[in-house]
Amino acid sequence: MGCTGAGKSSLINAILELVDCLPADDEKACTAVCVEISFNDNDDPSAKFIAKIERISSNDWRLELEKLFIDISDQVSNKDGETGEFDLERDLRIKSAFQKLKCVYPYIKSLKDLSAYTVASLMEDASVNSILGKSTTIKSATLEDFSAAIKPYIDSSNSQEQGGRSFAQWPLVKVVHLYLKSNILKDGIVLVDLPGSMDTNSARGAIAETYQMNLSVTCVVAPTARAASDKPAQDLLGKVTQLRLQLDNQFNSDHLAFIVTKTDSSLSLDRYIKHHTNVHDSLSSVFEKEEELKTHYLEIEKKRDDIKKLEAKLQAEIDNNNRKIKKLVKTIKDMKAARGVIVNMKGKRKRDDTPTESQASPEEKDMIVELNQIKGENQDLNMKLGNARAKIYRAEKGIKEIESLLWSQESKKRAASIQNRNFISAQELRKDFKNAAHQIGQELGNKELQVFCVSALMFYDFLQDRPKNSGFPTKADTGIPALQNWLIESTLPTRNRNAISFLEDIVSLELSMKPWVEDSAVEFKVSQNERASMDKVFRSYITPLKEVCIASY
Ligand SMILES: Nc1nc2c(ncn2[C@@H]2O[C@H](COP(=O)(O)OP(=O)(O)OP(=O)(O)O)[C@@H](O)[C@H]2O)c(=O)[nH]1
Ligand SMILES: [Mg+2]
Repeated sequence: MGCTGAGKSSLINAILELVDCLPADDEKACTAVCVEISFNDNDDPSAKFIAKIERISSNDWRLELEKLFIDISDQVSNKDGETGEFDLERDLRIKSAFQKLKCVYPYIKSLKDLSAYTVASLMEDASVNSILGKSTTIKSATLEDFSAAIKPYIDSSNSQEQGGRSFAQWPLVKVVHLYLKSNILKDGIVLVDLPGSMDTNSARGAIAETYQMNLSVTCVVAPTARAASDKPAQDLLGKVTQLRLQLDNQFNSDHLAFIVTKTDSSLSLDRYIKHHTNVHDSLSSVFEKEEELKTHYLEIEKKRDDIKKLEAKLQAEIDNNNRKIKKLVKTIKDMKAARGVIVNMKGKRKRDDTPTESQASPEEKDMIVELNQIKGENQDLNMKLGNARAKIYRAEKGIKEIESLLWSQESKKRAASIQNRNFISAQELRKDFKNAAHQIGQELGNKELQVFCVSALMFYDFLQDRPKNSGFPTKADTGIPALQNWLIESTLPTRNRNAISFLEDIVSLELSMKPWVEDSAVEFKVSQNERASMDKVFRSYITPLKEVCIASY
C-alpha cells in the first residue's frame, strides 16, 4: 500500500523478478484496479502467463452512473448543503467519475455531451453491456505479449481498439488475477498490488478493503526522498497498525514492513557527503585515490593534447609539401611538353610522378632535385606522424582506464551515501513508529518495525545483465533480495497453517466419504462402473498430493 507513484508496481515486478510485468513506469498512468498475483502451475508453454479479469456487475456500473447523474443534477440545481457553500468534494467526485466515464464512452467528450444521455441509454451501449459481469482470460507464452495484453485492464491511461473505436477497459474491471511462474510465488505466497489513488467505484473499493483485512503481511511503500517525513505514508502506517491491532489484538511486527523505494534517486552526492561528516570520514582512502587519479589524468591529458598539437603541425607540413609536390610536378610536366616530350603521367609509375627524361634544362633539373628532396622530407614527416598517432592512441587508452577507475571511486562514494541515507531513514522510521505505538498503548520491546530500503530499477539492471550502475555494486545493495527473503520467512507460519488446514480438510473429506463408499451393498447409491470411475478420479488427485506430502515430510 502507498500513495500513487510510490513505486508499488515496480517493486512487485522486482520481487517477482519479471521486469515490466505489471504496468508502471508511465508518468501519466497509474494502477487503477487491485491485482492479485499467484503461482501458475499450468505446464502448457502457451499459458506460461495467465490473467483472469473479473468485471464489475451491471448493477455496480449502474450505481456508479446514477451517483454521477445525481451529483451533476445537484450541482446544476445549486444544492450546496446547509451552509450554502460549494460542495468541493462533490465537484471532485464528478470530475473523477466523468474522467472514467469518458474512457468507457469516448464519444462523450464533455459534461454537456452527457446531458443528452440517461443512465438507461448508457447501460444499453453494446460494447459496455456485453462485457459487464463477465470474465476474460488471457494466456501468453511470453512476458512481453502478456504485459502488453494486461495493461489496458489495469492501467488508468490505456484504451483498446474495440470495433473500430478506442475503449478503455479498466473502469469496468473489478479485480485482476494473475498467475505467473515466479519463484517467490511457488510456495503459496500471493502478492496484491493495491491502487495508490482513491477510487469512487464502490465495488472496487470494497475489494481493496477486503484485501486490506486479509493480508497476512502489509507493506507500506514510500519513495526515498524524505520517506521518514512522508505524511501520507506515516498516516497509512498508522492506519495499517490500527487495523492489525484490531485483527490480531496485539502488534506483531512480522505482519508489517515499511518499504523505502527508489533509493537510487534524489541524491546530490557532493552535497550529501559535505553534510554528513561520518560518510566523508569513512571515504578518506577513496578521496586520496581520487586525487591521485585526477592528477594522473591531468598529466596524461596534457601529454595527449601536446602530441595532438604536434600531430596537427606535422599534418600541416605534409599537406603543404604535397601542395608543393603537385605544383612542381605540373611545372615540370609543362616544361617537358614545351620541349615536345610527351610524358605519360598516368603510366605505370602511378605513385612516383618524377619525369626522368634526359636533356632537361638546368632549371628543370633543379626542380627535379627539389621535388625529390620534398618527397624525402614527407617520408620523414609521415613516420613522425605515425609515431605521434600511436602515442595519442596510448594516451587515450590510459585516459579511459583512469576514467573507469574514477567512476568506481564515484560509485564507492555513492554506495556509502546511499547506505548511510538508508540507515538514517530506517532509524527515524523505527523511532517514529515506536513512539506512535507507545501512544496507543503498545510496547514493541525488541520487535522493531521492519524497514527495507530498495531500488527496483537497479535490481532490474542485475536481472537484465546490464552494466552495473553507480552506487549498487552488488544485487544485495538493491535491497530486493533481503525483502524477498523476509516475505518468504514472515509468511511461513501462515502458509504452514493454511497447508495443515487444507490437509485436515482432505482427511476429513476422506473419512466422511469412507463409510458411504464402503457401503457396497446398496446398489442404488452408485453403480460398480460409476464407483470405479469416481475412484480413478479421486486417486488421480490424492496420489500426487500424498507423494508431495511424503517427499516434503
Ligand atoms: N529511480 C527510480 N524510479 C522508480 C523506482 N521504482 C519505481 N520508479 C518510478 O516511479 C514511477 C511510479 O512507479 P509505479 O511502480 O508505477 O508506482 P505505483 O506506486 O505503482 O503507483 P500507482 O500505481 O499510481 O499507485 C515510475 O515512473 C517508475 O519508473 C526505482 O527503484 N528507482
Ligand atoms: Mg501501480
